[in-house]
Amino acid sequence: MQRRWDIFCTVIDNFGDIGICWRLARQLTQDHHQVVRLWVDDLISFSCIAPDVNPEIQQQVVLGVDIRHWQCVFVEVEPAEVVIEAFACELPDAYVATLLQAKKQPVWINLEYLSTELWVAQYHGLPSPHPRIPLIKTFFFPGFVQGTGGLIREKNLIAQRSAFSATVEHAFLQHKGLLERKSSEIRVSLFCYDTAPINKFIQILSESSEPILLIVPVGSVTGSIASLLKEPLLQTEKLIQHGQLTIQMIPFMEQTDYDRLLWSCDFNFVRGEDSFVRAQWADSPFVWNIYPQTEGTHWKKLDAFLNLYTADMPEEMADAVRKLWDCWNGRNEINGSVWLNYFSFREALIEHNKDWVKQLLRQDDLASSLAQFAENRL
Ligand code: TRH
Repeated sequence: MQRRWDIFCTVIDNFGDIGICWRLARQLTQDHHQVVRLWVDDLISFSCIAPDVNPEIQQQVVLGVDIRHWQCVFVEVEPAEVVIEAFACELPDAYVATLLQAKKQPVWINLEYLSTELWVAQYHGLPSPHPRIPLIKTFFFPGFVQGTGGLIREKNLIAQRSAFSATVEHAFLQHKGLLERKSSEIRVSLFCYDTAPINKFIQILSESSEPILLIVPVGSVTGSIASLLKEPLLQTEKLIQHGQLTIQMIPFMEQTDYDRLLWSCDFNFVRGEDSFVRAQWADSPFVWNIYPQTEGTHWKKLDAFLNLYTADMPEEMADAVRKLWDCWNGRNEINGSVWLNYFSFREALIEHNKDWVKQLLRQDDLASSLAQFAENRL
């Protein structure tokens, strides 16, 4: 049934929070024909991943989603039937007051961050009565296993990915001004935090036996690369040659183009939450730079994911993945043999990733789980 949804998103830093909310809003609109209003407090960050969003406009419809600038003073609106507060952002008091007056209690969902830790499935779907008012929120956990809310996966994603033939890829690369694929060249996309050992990794790639193209959307690591290569200013049109390595700096891409970039690369270095999941749909080997948290909480998340992802791998391959991921996240120092060892499993990793995707496809996707959950409650 067609329902009205309000999704609330605050951008704390980076692009992950809005990245996920935007995908979810689009998918609920396009795949599930829901009516979605997306409240975002930072339209400038939003417009980086969705250039059709005009940060100057307080209310606009993009791809069928009603986008609202969430400002400090919240003007009263009629609440939706399903309300998502993403990543524990707090709903405005004025909005909560309208929820209290609604004829039918809305479905209020607290959408949590992604994790593979074992407790997630136990907490997924648990009700949490509001401490002061007679309303109930439900904790909704995305996840990789049965019993969680699943992952964002648009209905046509796998079909589009499969239809990304050499000809389509060629057109995409041309359209985006990306270098054409050369035979024997290895293409690597790089999106990571500036804590990753980028300098050392660039050195390692420059000494590779195959030519390597490193594609870097501009962002937090641009400065480190510029100073390493003694380039005063890294312009996006400029190619930098360093031994066997060519670096192509590109403008930050529109979100669906970024998916295509992942599909077109042989290795994807990704980070945070959303790009990490999108790389998994791409089949190519991926390396995760996890978002660092205080008190090292992120190590538990990293290990929990690695345990699950490497469970069916031969021991040596699992070891190669663990070693590179540990180095990339600063648990050990990276060196050429860690990379080369990982690289030697390239073909096997692609096969493994195909099976991994098949396993993930057995789960409902996040938007479908949310839609089903809401419908059962309304
Ligand atoms: O930007 P991130 O580091 O976001 C992080 C995480 O989500 C983390 O869990 C959260 O706590 C923290 O922010 C506050 O990484 P992530 O999650 O991969 O989000 C990046 C988004 O940007 C994703 O939707 C993909 C998109 N993107 C583009 O649209 N174009 C690009 O060129 C690139 C590189 C990314």
